[in-house]
Amino acid sequence: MSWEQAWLAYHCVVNYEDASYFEAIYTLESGKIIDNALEELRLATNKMFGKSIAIERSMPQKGICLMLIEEISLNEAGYKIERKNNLIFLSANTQKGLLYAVFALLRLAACKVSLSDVHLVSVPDKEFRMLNHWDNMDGSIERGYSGNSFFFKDQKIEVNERTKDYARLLASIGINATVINNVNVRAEATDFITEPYLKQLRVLSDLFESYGVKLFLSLNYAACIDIGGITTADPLDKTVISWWEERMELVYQHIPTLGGFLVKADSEGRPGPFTYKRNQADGANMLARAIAPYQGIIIWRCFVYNCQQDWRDKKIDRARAAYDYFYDLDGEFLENVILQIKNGPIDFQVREPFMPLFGKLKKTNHMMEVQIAQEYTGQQIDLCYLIPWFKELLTSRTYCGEDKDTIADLLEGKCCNHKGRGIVAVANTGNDENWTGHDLAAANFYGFGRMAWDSKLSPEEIVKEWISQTFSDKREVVMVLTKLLMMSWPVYEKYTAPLGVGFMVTPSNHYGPNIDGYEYSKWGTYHRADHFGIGVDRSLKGTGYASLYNPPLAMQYEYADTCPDELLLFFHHVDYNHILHNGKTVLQHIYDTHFEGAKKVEEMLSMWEQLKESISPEKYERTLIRFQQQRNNAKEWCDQINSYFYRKSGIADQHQRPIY
Ligand code: BDP
Repeated sequence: MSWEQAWLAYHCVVNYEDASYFEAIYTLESGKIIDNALEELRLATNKMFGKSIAIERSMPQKGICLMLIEEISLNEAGYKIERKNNLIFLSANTQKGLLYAVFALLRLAACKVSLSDVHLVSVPDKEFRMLNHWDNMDGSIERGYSGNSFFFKDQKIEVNERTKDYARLLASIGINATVINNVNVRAEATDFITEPYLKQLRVLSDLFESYGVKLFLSLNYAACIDIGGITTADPLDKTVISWWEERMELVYQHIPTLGGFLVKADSEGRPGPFTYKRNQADGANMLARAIAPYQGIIIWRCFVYNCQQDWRDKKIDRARAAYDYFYDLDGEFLENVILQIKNGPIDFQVREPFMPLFGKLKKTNHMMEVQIAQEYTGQQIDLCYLIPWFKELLTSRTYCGEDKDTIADLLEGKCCNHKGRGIVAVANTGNDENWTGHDLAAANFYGFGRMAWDSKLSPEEIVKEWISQTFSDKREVVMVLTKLLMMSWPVYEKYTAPLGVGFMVTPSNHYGPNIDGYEYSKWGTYHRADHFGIGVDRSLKGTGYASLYNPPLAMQYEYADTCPDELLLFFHHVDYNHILHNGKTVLQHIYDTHFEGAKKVEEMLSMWEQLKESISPEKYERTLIRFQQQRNNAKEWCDQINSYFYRKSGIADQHQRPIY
């Protein structure tokens, strides 16, 4: 199977005066990471400028120099790019830093940025910049929308050219850790911690290391029962403890470079410490102790809730679950545990308030988990560039009581006792030739990495860079695609579930509308629409969830009058005639946004059609088909949502548009 090179295509760059620096490379360093950096420079120079670049052992007249230096502020991954006379100097404290510098230089060249005044100092602002793949050993991908896995096929681990290209893509945007298997660990992947698999995983881990990427694995909490033959997984049981100690020793004998494990426990049928009346810290710490001698890390997910509970009781609220289970345990987790917290309290909806644990946990390491696999945001059929949404999350203030109090500050370790450790995305890749199914969905992959490296970048500058590298730097292409991508998230929000209420999707598959699909099931994701109104009361009169935030957010969310429109139905049950801050009634807003959203998708389709001559026919056609599907999907959402609310409420559209 062949595949494309995404943003590492290194298209031919013409009329770039600084191409002349790409004549010679000088470095005294050697090693696997440097070899990869040099190979990348060679490949890119050849493809972009049609020439070969020589590796010199003495300083050339003109060229690129890679040097290790000692400069504390650059940390272990930062770099500098500067011009001195006829030489471009790339310098860093580590080889990994130099590799990042090479990719950055190539990005500048692909975007034709002048190197004459270049003085770029770049240090990642987050420690962990991580992907989570939900790939299964049979090659399927849970919530995968881009074909099958390229890590696994027929119960085997694959390490080949594609895996290498994957590692190159990660390194090029600074992603430094990845989990390759599904958090829902099935039987076959439970076996990863047995000898035959460990040997293969070592090869993969070594490849990743040579691109500065740490391998992590998802772990089955009950492996001691499933493969160890013990009858319990009680974290305080001595046999369990010693089984894990021995197992970790075996694992690290084989893969000394392994980063550690990710665990989904007590969630959606996964085993965990609750079975033994132990808490989440007991479970995480038991594993953390066993892995500590090898500097391993246990990443423990906070997506813990009871999916069998009758959440229809209006006092019970799934949104509270993670907070209720973890807040009281702040400070109880060992230093080598990192809690991984979904960005919102429910599940990757197009909009949710941020999870209130952010800004509240002060004594526990944690990271934020977002999803670039577009499970609830169009499944890589509909276009939804999520980076503006992530930017909004990152710039949200947590009011943790310190000067620096945004989520970005937190994840960068600038507040809350430096306990924020980074950001993670559930990945959107598969073995489709373009990696992400929808060609434009790769902007989420690229954008996540860039924003994980530097929260200050703007979604628009990221997208422009990505377009120039992936498609072309032609003005029209950059303009139209930037506009398309930048409008896509707000448009998606308009034609789907309104005002933050979420989850009006088809059950289990999660694509397309089904307004009551989850309304009477036990998953805890309700909108509570009736003849008079809609929304979930999470004020103190309801579930009390709003009060979990730091003030003044708690007060702001507590009352419908002060709650921001876009989250109104997440926090409040209101009448259809409730007037929003924008002056419209809730119902009229629903009608208007849905008509508008569906119309905007028509516009998006014609914008894509404008690019016909500028995009390769294959890419053009396969993307066109997706825009056509998106048009149908948006129309379906608009029809169903508007009809549903018209029939429930009996209130007509002020503009008398066709609603049946
Ligand atoms: C939900 C997905 C489910 C995942 C779960 C998780 O529907 O497939 O297993 O999240 O994050 O969004 O564990």
